[in-house]
Amino acid sequence: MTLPLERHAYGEHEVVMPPQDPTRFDDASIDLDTRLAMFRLLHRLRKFEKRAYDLFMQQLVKGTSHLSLGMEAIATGFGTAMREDDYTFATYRGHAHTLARGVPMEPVLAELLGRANGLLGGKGGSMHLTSVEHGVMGSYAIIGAHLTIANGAAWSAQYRDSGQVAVCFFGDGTTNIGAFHEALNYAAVFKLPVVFVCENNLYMEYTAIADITAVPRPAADRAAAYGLEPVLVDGNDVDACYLAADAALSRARSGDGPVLVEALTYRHGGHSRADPGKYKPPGELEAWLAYDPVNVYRDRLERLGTDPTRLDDIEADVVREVDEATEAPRQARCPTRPRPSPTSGRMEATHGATDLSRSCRARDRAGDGA
Ligand SMILES: Cc1ncc(C[n+]2csc(CCOP(=O)(O)OP(=O)(O)O)c2C)c(N)n1
Ligand SMILES: [Mg+2]
Repeated sequence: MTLPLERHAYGEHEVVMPPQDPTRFDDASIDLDTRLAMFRLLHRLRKFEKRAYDLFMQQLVKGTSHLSLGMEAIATGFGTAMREDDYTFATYRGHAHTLARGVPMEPVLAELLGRANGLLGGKGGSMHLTSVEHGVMGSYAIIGAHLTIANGAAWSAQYRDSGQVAVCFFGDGTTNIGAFHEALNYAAVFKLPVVFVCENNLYMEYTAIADITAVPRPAADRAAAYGLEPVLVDGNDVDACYLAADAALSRARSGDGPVLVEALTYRHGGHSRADPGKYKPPGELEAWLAYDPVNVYRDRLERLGTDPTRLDDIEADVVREVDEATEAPRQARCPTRPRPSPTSGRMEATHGATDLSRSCRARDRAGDGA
């Protein structure tokens, strides 16, 4: 399944966009229940990220954070197609991929706020979201490192003959780092059940990927070097992502080896919360906003005859869910600081620990969101 490129000139840059044909997947054989579930998930991811942004602005989020506003169709399609016991490996831009595996919003929001009821007890933060019970095997801040770790999980699944697949998400910039090439080669040689998903959002930090990459499709154009088919999908179309995920997962699960998928998309915001994205050429954001995954999907469902009030009800439900999920984290205390136990000498969080709640609240008041 490949997608032809369309090139658009924006100032000094040339930008690659999916061809604007939102009706392309109208006839895909995806049942309505699955599509409505994906519509809900898409909105959950979008509204969660917006809430995270609002909490940044209130200086309640500890540490930095990287949003995937505009990129949610990929996590929606892959998260829906994955089997419950499959593995996810994410980058620091991993809120959506974590939620898409069924991790509830509240502990994720609490983690962003650095609270004791967070997914990692408030000590990991936005960049390290992990939930082994949901198959989320970590969010990694070292570019490319997790591709080789995903190979390890896939190798374990192959050894145990468990039928599990490791799905590893990473960015376009990651394709220019050594670990990407090592991991692809290794997975291909050993036919590992791993799906590598490059979320090509056109930028690595503040640099346009096209300016520093030898080929126009950073992942797909390298697939042949590892004996793989190039797979380029429209990362703003939920159905395209779901179908690509389904095909890739089936191949990997059946023992035919890895798949490398490149999903073309765009991040609406800057690289991290500190980045206003001023390097983006004029008109580029507007062009992509006109092809926003949330609107593309709602329009499709309406074209296919879904009652708009049914879609409105789902959106209203999601708003309630996000509001409820924000309440407890706001009120929660910060983690305790571990101290050496007087008897064992080991660091213990509960015995003789210092409650950091007061300093945590003081930081909130002082607006120290780091
Ligand atoms: C090994 C390593 N080198 C450099 C960095 C600094 N760094 C952080 S994010 C980033 C850009 C990554 O871009 P991309 O892979 O496209 O992911 P995106 O942020 O667009 O999701 C870089 C170079 C890092 N985290 N790790
Ligand atoms: Mg990128």
